[in-house]
Amino acid sequence: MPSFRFLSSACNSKIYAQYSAKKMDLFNPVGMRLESHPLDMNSRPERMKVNKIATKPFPDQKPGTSGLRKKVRVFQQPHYLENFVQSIFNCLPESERGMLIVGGDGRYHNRQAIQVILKMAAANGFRHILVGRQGLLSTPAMSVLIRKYKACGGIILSASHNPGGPEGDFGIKFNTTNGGPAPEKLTEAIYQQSLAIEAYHILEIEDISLDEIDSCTLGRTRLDIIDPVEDYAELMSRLFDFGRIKTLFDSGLFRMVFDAMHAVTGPYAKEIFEHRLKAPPDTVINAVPLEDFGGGHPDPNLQNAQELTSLMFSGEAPDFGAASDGDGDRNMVLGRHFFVTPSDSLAVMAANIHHLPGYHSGLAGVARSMPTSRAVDRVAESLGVECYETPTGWKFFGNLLDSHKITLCGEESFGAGSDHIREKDGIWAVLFWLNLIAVRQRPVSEIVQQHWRRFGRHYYSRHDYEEIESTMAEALMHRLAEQLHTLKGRQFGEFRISECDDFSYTDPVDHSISSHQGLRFLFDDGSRLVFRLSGTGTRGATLRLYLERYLADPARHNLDLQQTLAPLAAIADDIAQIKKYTGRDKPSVIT
Ligand code: VG1
Ligand code: CO
Repeated sequence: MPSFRFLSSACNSKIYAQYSAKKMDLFNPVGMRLESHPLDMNSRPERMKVNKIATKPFPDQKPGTSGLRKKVRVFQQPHYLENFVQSIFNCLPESERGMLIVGGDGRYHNRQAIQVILKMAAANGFRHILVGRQGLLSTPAMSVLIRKYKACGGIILSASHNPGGPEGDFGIKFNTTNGGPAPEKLTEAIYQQSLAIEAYHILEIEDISLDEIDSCTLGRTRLDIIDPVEDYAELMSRLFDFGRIKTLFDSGLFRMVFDAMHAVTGPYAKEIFEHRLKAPPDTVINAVPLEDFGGGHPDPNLQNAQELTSLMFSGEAPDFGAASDGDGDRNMVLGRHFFVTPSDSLAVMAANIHHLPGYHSGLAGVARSMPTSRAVDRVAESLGVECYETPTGWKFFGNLLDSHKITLCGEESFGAGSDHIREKDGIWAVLFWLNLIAVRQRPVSEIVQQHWRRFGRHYYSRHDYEEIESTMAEALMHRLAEQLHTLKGRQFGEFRISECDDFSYTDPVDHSISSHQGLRFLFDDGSRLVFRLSGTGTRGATLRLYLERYLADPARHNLDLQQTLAPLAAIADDIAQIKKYTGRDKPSVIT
């Protein structure tokens, strides 16, 4: 626990001096109104009391695949959020507490949590805080801001694609100076802090209004309320050929619908697609972020993005459809009557990236998470670049991106991104496709089918068994892991298991090892089965079964997806006894 020196913390560090000189006009062009601000320390010194609150550890604050996710009710317990936030701060030496950025996806409890975090950040001696107006920031926008303003970190309040509302989920993620999710070493250190915590520090002040762009001071901490969209939109306009994309919309022949699912991308999509790219005003649907996402499940897949999906498969279907998730890092891309699987999307991006002005030098390398289909591997092979296979979760791409080993990376779970930031990026992926369509002048379906003809098709699907009993899920995985050595070489009809293992990853940059990242079974014909347990759920356990089957012959590229994968699903049930252990006769979600 660092000693508490809020009032004596230095404000005149070099970084701060440089930064504040630069920021004054950026965020506060009209000049600060410190004298009149209710939070000005000079006018209301009595309001700036710092409290040290005694607390006791919670045993369950171990971050999962992407931050700490729990039911809202869990986060509403006294001290729960505070303990975790203080644990994060305790991992940052006081001398490094420069700028902190805070924002969230607007879900229920976002507003309350942000107030707590701002007051705690000031009490813990951060010199400068940026917060998105109305407490909003998408995950990719956070990454942009951290990198652009050289912040020491960012706190994102989101449970991503998990539902919101009082009965829904809440979450908190910490991103480091490179703009990416905290690596495992840091999340483990935060967890250890949370197990030993005895007190946290918080300023005793009234809540701060975040409705307008403004600046004030909280004691010695400067706080800027910023436009959550501007810096992000500006970066996008430099990466892609906005002029060319505009010609698509100008022609009046190309129609697009973007479903923001009542989550954080609404304001970003409105600004970028409708205002900057001049798409018609009804292009973005469900554009207003709501605390409960309109009662929906802000997960962009065929099942949850119902409104968009039915439109895209109807007689009225526009040429291009897309959606993003709660915090804006996922994307789903659809053509007219055509769904692009995320794994294929990544492969198409890799094969076409040189067409895009922002990426004209091509690919340094690519990476995919282990369960993601191997479609991108074939592209990498043909381009002669390295393809890295990482564990699930964006944090594993950070080192590869930072060391320029890869330009592009993605996950089967509707995530794609590039070296422009250190998060997956929903709107970026949509812009990538728009730019590609504008360059190639072909519909989405044709671009993908042409890709299959060249590289073969990886039929791919994920079957989730959600909210099953944790002990049973663990037992299934344990039993399967124990059988790995006897399963190798086994024949199941026309399929034979050629390799199987418990996936372990050694980071090529820092050599850290992450083991038990999923059980994988490779078959002679290039098919694959992967089993792992989710690290983002908040109730029971979720078993994810990933199925992949490779067919090179173009005559077999238009088969029914689930039927084509059915023999593999049967083998999966045979070797893992899924029905027996889960008590379910079918998956709860198929993507
Ligand atoms: C899931 C996905 C994973 C993704 C993670 C965070 O994790 O499978 O690919 O990185 O969510 O995405 P898990 O452990 O439940 O399988 V997000 O949009 O929630 O930041
Ligand atoms: Co997300």
